[in-house]
Amino acid sequence: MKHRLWALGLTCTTSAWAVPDWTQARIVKIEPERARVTLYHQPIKSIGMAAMTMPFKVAETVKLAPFKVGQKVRFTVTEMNGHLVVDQMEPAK
Ligand SMILES: [Cu+2]
Repeated sequence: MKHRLWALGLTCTTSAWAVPDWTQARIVKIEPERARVTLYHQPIKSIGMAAMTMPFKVAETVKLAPFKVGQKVRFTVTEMNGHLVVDQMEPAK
């Protein structure tokens, strides 16, 4: 299904169809009660950020319960009200 969406994106020039910019990271800290996760992340190309450890807000759609500190993940960020918010996160190999 994902591949089908990507194929459609190639025929459309609006940024809404841009391929998500997945970034690799390792979980440093999880704070479900604050909807916050601290990640040691690789460079994030879409926003020109170097590799670092930093806390992120997570979107309501991201459930933190299955994740563990030390786990390798990949994630995407979006800007909401001037804050960077993790809007997708999933386990990485
Ligand atoms: Cu950062």
